[in-house]
Parts: sequence; structure tokens; C-alpha cells
Amino acid sequence: MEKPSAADYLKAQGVEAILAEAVSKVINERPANAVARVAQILASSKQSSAPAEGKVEIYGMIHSQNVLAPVMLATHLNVGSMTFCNLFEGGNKTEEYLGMFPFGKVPAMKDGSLCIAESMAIIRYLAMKYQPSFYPIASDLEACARIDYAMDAMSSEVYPLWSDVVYVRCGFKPAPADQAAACEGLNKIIGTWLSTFLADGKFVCGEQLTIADFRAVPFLLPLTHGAFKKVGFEFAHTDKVTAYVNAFMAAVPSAGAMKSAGGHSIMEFLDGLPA
Ligand SMILES: N[C@@H](CCC(=O)N[C@@H](CS)C(=O)NCC(=O)O)C(=O)O
Repeated sequence: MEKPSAADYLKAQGVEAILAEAVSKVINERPANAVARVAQILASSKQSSAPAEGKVEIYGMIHSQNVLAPVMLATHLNVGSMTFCNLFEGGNKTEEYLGMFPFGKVPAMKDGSLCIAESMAIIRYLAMKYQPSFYPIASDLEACARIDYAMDAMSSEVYPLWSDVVYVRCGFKPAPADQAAACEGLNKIIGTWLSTFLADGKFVCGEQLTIADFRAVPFLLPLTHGAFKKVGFEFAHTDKVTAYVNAFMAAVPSAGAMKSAGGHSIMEFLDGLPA
């Protein structure tokens, strides 16, 4: 069966044809060795005190915000790495993939015989198994409550407005009826998230890095990119978010994959969007 092109995939999602073609061009023009380069970058950023041999497979594409948290975490803990699953070529809809992950989405994780999907289920599992301080279920329920609160608020409060700005600009989603209201609403809700979870700490749980930071940073960093001016979005929290991202990147070397991954990182993807 012939594989659908990225442009066809995007058009089927309701994206305007001209934008779908442009985004498809950005994706297709990446250097042929880009996937190997992503693997190389991730491999070189593993933290040194490895608790286990790399064996967990995270299926995904590195520019996806949902995929980034589990990939960065598995890499940081040196317990696994990303297995490339090309959504634009239907890699998530093959019989083999659906046999392991029936919802047909990325990220998804295989650890031995355990196959699960959903980014937050994956990072909770990885932390509980390999780095309990990142989700201390056995020792600090209040910290876990705060971590879950921060992650759920990012998904249910921030994400709908975030996707109305970010995904629209990337060509993954048609524009909402009122784009200006979405832009204003996004700045407001990010302000609430930051004042609730980062008012007086470096990370969501103060000095302690947790899975909440792995989840939040990939959604916040792209907002500092100038590409969203095209849909009328001027980010009002650049300084605060930049300080948070920098602290996270200093603690987690694998987070470099958000900025540089052989042309596939989220920031490089935004650089390549048509003006
Ligand atoms: N709630 C899921 C969302 C997963 C999701 O929407 N993944 C997208 C990519 S970011 C996907 O696989 N889309 C392909 C499709 O829907 O066919 C999570 O947090 O993992």
C-alpha cells in the first residue's frame, strides 16, 4: 500500500492546502541522516550514573511535545531511547504498532513485555521504577499531588488554548473562530500556571526536579519562539519561562533535543516554518 504524504495527512486533518504543502516541504527536506543524528544527540546526553542498561523503547517523533517528556526522561535516566515512529507515513497505524498500542498514538512505550501509551502514564511509570525522587509515591504524597496538579492543569487548562495558537501556526490544526481571543487567553492561562506552580521555586517542586518539569517545559519553550507573531501571539512571559527552561536544561542534558536534533527538534521545526 502506498504511504500517505505528510501534505495529504495534514490536509485530511483539515489544514489549509497551501500550509500543508509548506509544512510537508519542511519535513521532507530534512537531511537523510537526521534520524540517526537524533539518536546520536540523545545518546550523548545520558546522565553518567546509569541505573540500568538502556532497554525502554519510546515510540515517537522528537518534535512532538507529548513525546519529548518520556524521551528526555528515559534518556536522562539512561534506561532507554526513542524509536522513530513516522506519523506522516502512517507508522502509528500499522498492524504491528496497533497490536502493541491499540489507540495508534505516540508517545508509546515498550519495556520488556509491558506496552503502554499516554505520555503522563509513561513518565510516572519510568520515575516510579527508575528514579523515585522524580515522583515520590512511597515517601511524599503531597509532592505527588502537586506534580499531578501541575501536569493535569497543563493538559486541561493550558493545552486547549496552546493548541489553538501553536498547532494552528504549525499547520496541524485549522484556526479557531476567534484567533485573537485564543492568543489573549493563552497568555492569561500561562500566567496562572506560572504563578501557581513556579511562584517561589526553580522547579514545580522547588529545588527538586520532578516529572512535572519534564512534562511542562516542552509546552512552554516553543512559546518563546518568534514564529507565533504570525497568528498575532506576543508571549507575555518570556523572561520567566526562559529562566525555567534554562534551569531545566542545565539539570537535564537530554533536553538539548528540544533545540537541536538534526533539524527535527521543535525549535528547528519552528525555524523552518514559512514566514
Ligand atoms: N494524551 C496523549 C496525546 C497523544 C497524542 O495526541 N499524540 C499525537 C502526536 S502529539 C498522535 O499520536 N497523533 C497521531 C494520530 O492521532 O493519528 C498523550 O499525552 O500521550
